[in-house]
Amino acid sequence: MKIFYSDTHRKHQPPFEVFDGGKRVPYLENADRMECILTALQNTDWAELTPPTDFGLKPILAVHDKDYIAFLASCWTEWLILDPTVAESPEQHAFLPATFALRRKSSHVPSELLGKAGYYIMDLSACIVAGTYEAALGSANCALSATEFVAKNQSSAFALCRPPGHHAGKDYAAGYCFINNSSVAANWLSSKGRVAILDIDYHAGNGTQDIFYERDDVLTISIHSDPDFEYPHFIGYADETGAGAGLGFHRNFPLPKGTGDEGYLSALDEASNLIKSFAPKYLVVSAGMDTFDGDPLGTFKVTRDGFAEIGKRIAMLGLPTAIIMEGGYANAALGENIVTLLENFKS
Ligand code: SP5
Ligand code: ZN
Repeated sequence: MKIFYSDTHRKHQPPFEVFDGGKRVPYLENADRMECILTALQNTDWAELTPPTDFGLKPILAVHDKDYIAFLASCWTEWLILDPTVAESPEQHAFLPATFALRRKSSHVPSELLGKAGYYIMDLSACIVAGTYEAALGSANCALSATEFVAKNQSSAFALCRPPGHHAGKDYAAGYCFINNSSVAANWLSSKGRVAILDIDYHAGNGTQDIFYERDDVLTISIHSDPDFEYPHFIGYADETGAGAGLGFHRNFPLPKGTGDEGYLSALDEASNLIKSFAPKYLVVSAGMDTFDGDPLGTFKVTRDGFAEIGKRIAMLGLPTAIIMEGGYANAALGENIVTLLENFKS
């Protein structure tokens, strides 16, 4: 199985993020995650690591706002000019605003850096450092390369993306995500036929939901922890089902704290039935592993056997599938969990 992966992600290593209560903690979405997954993949006899090709900005700008992408590209260097003390110890700093925009009250994008940052960044775990933009582009290229392979070969492939993508919207970064890899890939694929995106990350795929909310050619489904108690809190509820032409083409499955294999699989079966009736040509899976029992960010209790069954049921849809890495922070188990999921998609 083709695994598209680039080392460029290492350039993105924020020293901290800010948790609830203002607690500064080491950045959970760290480069070690990739090492753990790579080791597990290299221990199989079927994983074929391949560097991504560069698709340029066009497929990214087909999903994201150009001024937002320009902000990602330049904010770190602008910050160095604004605050020269950062340059004395850049590795101790992460670029974050302290003021956030309440969306849809004003469409005015402030002209100065911190105002822009509050407009384009949604929370305190989308920290930007010197190499963030380059890493985010590399990650999107992994997703696009996997997707191109899927379209050409009518078979499945895995994009080992870092940073992840599903919390990033058209014009905002959030929850470790800057460019929405799955959405960029699905939008690229959508010119070749109907696409369904199935998001199995523990957190609601708010960015993906926002991006496709008014479209009927891309079905988006997210199975996640109920936003009533979990990040991202303000989106991902069951009554959000799309708008305009997209009405009925988005579905959320919010699940309670402590959900285990059985509860998870019954939501997955419902989601699979929706995908079957939509009859897409391609499937994109936003594959977060933070539903795992023991994930430091999660409350679910999905087991390794659970991931085997999740993979089996998704593979039974019989669609050419691009599997895109999202979250998952129980590093010690992450590699085995991904291998267990992917084993179902070997051709
Ligand atoms: C891709 C992905 O999985 N992003 C998740 C970003 C989650 N950010 C959460 C911030 C709130 C942290 N609450 C910590 C509770 C620990 N028990
Ligand atoms: Zn997540």
